[in-house]
Amino acid sequence: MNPIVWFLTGNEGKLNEAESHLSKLGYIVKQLVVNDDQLFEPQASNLEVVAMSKITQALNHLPQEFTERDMILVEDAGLFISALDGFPGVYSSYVHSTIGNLGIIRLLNHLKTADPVSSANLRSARFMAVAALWRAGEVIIGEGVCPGHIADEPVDGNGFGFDPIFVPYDLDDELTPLSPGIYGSHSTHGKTFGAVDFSVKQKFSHRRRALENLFSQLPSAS
Ligand code: ITT
Repeated sequence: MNPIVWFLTGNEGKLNEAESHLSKLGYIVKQLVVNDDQLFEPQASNLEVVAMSKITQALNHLPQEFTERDMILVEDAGLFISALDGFPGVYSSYVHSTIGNLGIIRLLNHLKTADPVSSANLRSARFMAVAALWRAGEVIIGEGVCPGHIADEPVDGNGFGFDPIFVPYDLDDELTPLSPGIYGSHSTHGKTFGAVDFSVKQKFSHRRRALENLFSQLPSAS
């Protein structure tokens, strides 16, 4: 039987994205469900510290079916906006559930300058993800980044979280992100993650990149 990866997350969107990527590599992904009141997210200055804390907590909540071949996956992500010095970053969850996507857009609108070039730069942002995998007592880390900018207004339909306000920069043939304003062979044509199909987001996704980076450090599953 293929190895099972238990993903500690309460976020269905994250679970679906990890499942889509890892099933192609031959892993079975199952959600490790733990009640919210039994988990805490430390107020840390970087995503890796949060991810390592999630691993420690997951080890205290292993399911009965857990076998010694199984692995534990956690992942912490955030939206880092350049003009706000990386805010909301590690506070993304809290900011999303309080001021939300419209609140972010309003904040950026207050910073607007008369110069259209600087105005565009003010909207530059990146999603970052740190994934950590516990396997036979060892922890492996993978990181992924997706650069882009914040849209003028939310456009959703698909995805979750900040997807309705995030437009990724284009990618070249090797799926490497290009600089702002450069056209590449992969593009959302100015659409937000919320306005494109799941499979399109996967090409650009920080999460897919973090998992790719992490699992490239392991022998293949099948
Ligand atoms: P966990 O249970 O896995 O911790 P979470 O929703 O709290 O789920 P994170 O702490 O990793 O997830 O994410 C922080 C915030 O950033 C949260 O509000 C997410 O909705 C948002 N976010 C993370 N990845 C995203 C993505 O790919 N697209 C849109 N928003 C994202």
